Amino acid sequence: MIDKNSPLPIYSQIEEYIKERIEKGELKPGDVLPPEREYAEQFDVSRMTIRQAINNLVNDGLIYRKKGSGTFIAEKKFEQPLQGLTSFTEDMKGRGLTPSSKLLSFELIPASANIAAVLHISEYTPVYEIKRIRMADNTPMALETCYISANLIKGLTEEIINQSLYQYIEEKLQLEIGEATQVIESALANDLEVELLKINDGDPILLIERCTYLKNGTPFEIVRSSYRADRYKFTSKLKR
Ligand code: 16G
Repeated sequence: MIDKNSPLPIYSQIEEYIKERIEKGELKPGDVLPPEREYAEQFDVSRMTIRQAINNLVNDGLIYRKKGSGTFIAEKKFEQPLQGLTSFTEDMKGRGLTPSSKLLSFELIPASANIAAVLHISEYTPVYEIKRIRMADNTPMALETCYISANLIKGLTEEIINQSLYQYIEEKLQLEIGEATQVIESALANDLEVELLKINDGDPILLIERCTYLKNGTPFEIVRSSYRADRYKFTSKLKR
């Protein structure tokens, strides 16, 4: 399996071997990776070489180390294309997963100067502040805080928020959602994110801030979300 005369370094051949076993499902998410010693014997190479391969796979997020218990196979990351303007509900259904939300709070509050400026409304105009944990097959994926113009998106209730906001806007209110601007940056999870997303201290997250507009150009929502970086990767197609 390992070709010592190949121009490819041995550690990358071992990386490929482990990747293949993960892709074929021979090593499944949550399984423990065989110990370095075992691979070193199997391939007749030094443990240093095995460690290099394992470090690279850890950096790629395919496997992760747990202090004191070993190295494990990670869950596969969701690939989220950045082209389409979709809702969480649509994204999860499209993957054959069951979306759900845990509503943390739902309030009508006066818009701060910042929020008012982005939503093109006057300061103190009422906006809905909605905090939800978004889940796929009951696993927390993201923490989301939305600010929605209450004079534009009328009649929101807890029941609606527990389903799909975008579906309500389009099907019930018959408003057309047009486009959004979005910024993505990385951060380390804070204590609340660690607790609510059921991740570990020091885990990375992806912060997304989105402002969404109706087709007529009126902004209706500002969303700040924290996505689990161990479960998400964003892909885009670039044209020249
Ligand atoms: C997504 C959107 C969010 C939108 C929500 C509606 C991102 C970063 N955020 O989570 O802006 O409010 O979908 O989802 O993609 P819903 O229709 O399922 O309530």
